[in-house]
Amino acid sequence: MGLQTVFRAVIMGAPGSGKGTVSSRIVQSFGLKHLSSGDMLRANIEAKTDLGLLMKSCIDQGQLVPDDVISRLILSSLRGIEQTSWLLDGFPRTVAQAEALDAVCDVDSVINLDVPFQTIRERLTSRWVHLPSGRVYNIDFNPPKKPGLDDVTGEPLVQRDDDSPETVSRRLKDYERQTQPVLEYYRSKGVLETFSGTETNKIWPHVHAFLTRKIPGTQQAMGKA
Ligand code: G5P
Ligand code: MG
Repeated sequence: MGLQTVFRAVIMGAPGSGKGTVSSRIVQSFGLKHLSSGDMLRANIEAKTDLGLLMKSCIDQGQLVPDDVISRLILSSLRGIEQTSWLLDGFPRTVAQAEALDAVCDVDSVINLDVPFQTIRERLTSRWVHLPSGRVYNIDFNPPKKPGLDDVTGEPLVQRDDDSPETVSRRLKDYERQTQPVLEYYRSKGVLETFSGTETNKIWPHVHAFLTRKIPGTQQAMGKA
């Protein structure tokens, strides 16, 4: 039937392009396991692990952490979930990372969110996050039910240290220099699918339709419903 087939996807896009927002919709609709490199790093910082302490200043300044550190973290989380369909968010971000991932498995689809930088700059200054869960809010776009508090736990929301305008500019520059080549890498493998726009609500139906075609079993399941 093909229903057991595992589906492996990567979501890419500049900082603030909506990877986290679209990922949570994908998880809800398709049940993929979401692995966010940024959420994992921030969890390590919160828990003050050795890795977290070592990487904090790097992340706060909007610089990428070293390839070997992040590749080890992500590849070790993928170990043991070989039979699970997943969605990687924030990794790979350099060609070296893409090659490290390729060495352990093939990626079926890469969803690329293409959002203008000006739109991104406006969004990130009004982003609030719940660090323990990675839930993301925006004062204009998806405000929390109670100002400053997470909808699910009621715990306080914070702004990320790397969301200041200067740091956002730096992250966007690094993205152009280090991450855009990864798009070429996947394009040449024939797995890249780009979705362009300025609003997540307009991009999402296209991502949903694309995944419905791609994920084994989805169409059959919908056809029967
Ligand atoms: P992260 O955590 O991977 P970024 O910089 O790639 O961080 P980020 O900032 O998390 O990406 P996103 O997930 O693409 O952005 O976007 P989002 O959070 O869903 O949406 C951004 C905001 O816009 C939110 O407030 C959301 O509500 C709002 N929004 C969404 N859609 C709309 C819309 O249609 N309209 C409006 N008005 N608002 C909207 O990485 C962080 C750091 O970790 C390290 C690096 O230091 C990195 O800088 N790191 C790595 N380093 C090396 N290699 C790796 N692989 C690394 N991964 C992480
Ligand atoms: Mg994110």
